[in-house]
Amino acid sequence: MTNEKDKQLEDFRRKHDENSALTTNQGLKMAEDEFSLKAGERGPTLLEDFHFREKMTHFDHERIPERIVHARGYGAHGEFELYESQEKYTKAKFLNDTSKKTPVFVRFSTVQGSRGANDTVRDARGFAVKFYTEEGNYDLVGNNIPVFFIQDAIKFPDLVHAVKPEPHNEIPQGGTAHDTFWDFFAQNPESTHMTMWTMSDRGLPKSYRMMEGFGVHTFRLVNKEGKSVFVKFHWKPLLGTHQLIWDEAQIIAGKNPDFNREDLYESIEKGDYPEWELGIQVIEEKDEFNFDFDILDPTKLWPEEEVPVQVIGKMTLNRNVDNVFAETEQVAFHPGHLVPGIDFSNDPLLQGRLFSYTDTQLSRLGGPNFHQLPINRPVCPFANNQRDGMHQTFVHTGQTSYHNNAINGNHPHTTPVEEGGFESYHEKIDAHKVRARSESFKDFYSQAKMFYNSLSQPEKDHLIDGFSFELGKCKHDFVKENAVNNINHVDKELAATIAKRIGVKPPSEDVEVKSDKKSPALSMENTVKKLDTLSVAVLVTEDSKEDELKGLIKAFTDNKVNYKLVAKEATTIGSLKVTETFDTVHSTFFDGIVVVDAKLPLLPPVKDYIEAANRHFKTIGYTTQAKEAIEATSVKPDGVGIVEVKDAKDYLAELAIIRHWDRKL
Ligand code: HDE
Repeated sequence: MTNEKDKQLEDFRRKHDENSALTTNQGLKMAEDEFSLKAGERGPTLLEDFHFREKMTHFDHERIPERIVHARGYGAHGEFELYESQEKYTKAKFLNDTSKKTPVFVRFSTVQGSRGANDTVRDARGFAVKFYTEEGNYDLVGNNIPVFFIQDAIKFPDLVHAVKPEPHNEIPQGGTAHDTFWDFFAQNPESTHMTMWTMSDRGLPKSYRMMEGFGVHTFRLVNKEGKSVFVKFHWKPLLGTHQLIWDEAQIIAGKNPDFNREDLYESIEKGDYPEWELGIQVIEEKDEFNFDFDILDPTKLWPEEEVPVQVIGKMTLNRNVDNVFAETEQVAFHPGHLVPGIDFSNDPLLQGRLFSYTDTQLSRLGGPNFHQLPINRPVCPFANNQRDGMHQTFVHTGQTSYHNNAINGNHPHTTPVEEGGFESYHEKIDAHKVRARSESFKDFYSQAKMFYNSLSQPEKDHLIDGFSFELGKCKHDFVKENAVNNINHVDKELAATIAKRIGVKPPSEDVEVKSDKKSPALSMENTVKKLDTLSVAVLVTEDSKEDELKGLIKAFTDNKVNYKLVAKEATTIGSLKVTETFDTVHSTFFDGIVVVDAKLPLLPPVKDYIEAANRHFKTIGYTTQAKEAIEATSVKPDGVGIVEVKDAKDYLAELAIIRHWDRKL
């Protein structure tokens, strides 16, 4: 429906924006915008002041309802390029033609908190991608965790009511450290596997750029011959998957609540474009029942060691939005936005999502025409007989708005499958109508155990910290006990450790899943580690040596390491400008620190800087003259990952390890 008139209207609006005269919404140039119309300089405002009324009315209606879940999000534009044609699996054109770049828009989000919540809360993260393909918009609306809390969509309102701030006091904001969530967890054991993930480091991504994405559900790919395979989608960040430590996340929440969004925005502004490879796991229809889990169950993942991830393309985010409301807030994702060659499986969670997403936009975006908003419009032509409605911005012309018609040559017409028309996969269904859980969905603990078995010792310790913090905050002992009893099915020792930390009796039942199955791909310890875009705080005073600093800075920039000079006061060192102070940034924002000056006054914030970097297992460097400054803290100058910087190379080699878990504190 993008017709000539529509274009003219857009041109007109663009010109209008460029015209700097301030007008009313009717185009009237105003001579005054500072003062309302009053009866005398000290008198009452007059009702006839149409300009005041229009301005205020518009302002009064500036807000739209936030998303029920995933309210706090941040987005960016980019493109997707395909490495190799996937014709054998799918006829989707954007997965067939390697010469084309497909524009994308991505929105990352937290789930529980409201729009104004913190970035670094413990939570799953949304990872929603809209591909603007020549065959229509395809949305891959996923998370950074490969499994979900529940198996059937009908339980989603219950889950979300339990997760969200409690209705009687609206506490807590941003996380799940409260009774109703843990009551839900204990009463709905299918949620165990995903909860293990959210309590682990996966619930605290260091950066959206360093976060995996998963389509979660099993989908279908369908090729030109109509043959279908089952598929799971993965996004693998080229910088690897990295986490915050819980203590760090909590400090950052206070010192920079916009930590993740700022990181994404600034990386793109700088030209450090975030990249992810798209991977697919494929299971042939004939193998549907050859696994020890049901492939339709969204609480189960497909271990990569059993079903390898085939990397098929790359997504690069290279443009920030012009306006967050118009783009990031108004974007409307929907797992039902498909292109020919991709289809659904019967995963009962996915099936329910297919209803919910359009429905929720009706109240969020105010009516059925939200697809006309610039961020939601397909880049290919689109036309049908849907008409009118709230916020209709197209001027549909002509006499007909029905199918079939002869008056308008049956325009718009359907397209045969051979010419790119969509048809649903011809799956044979022969069943009774039932409200029931499939027997094959009833194993709630084996994969939770596999996840636990796959973690490194530091990751296991962090998981215990996560559980202990959240359960420890519950008010009811029976809620804590029930939750620990549920964990006991996964691992007896884990349950006993948590029980001790939160002061409830350890479970006595012997119900633990007996399995030592592991999937190494699940441990973030085995992720990519590289220097690119890591960041270092260089602690200086105005007496620091410019040449020495310049040498260090060159080594950092040559290796794509970001740095900030940090001092007590914003100052200059020769030609170098110190942009940050101990008031504005903290060591939790960086991957490492270097102390270059002996004279660095060991005031409490400076000492805390160094000691926090130490307890967060970060690389600490010190110049020979600054050794004393280190010795005046609790940091051991010869500790693991603590280096005397004689040559910047030594420091960078340690920095590339990212966290020195072997450090003795
Ligand atoms: Fe969503 N989900 N969801 N979800 N979801 C929404 O849609 C829903 C689920 C996910 O950045 C809502 O536009 C149901 C799984 C993301 O705009 C809503 C069920 C996964 C986003 C909704 C699920 C997701 C949403 C709220 C259970 C990972 C943010 C506002 C059947 C695969 C997208 C909106 C963005 C948003 C419903 C489960 C991911 C209410 C009913 C599983 C990333 O429609």
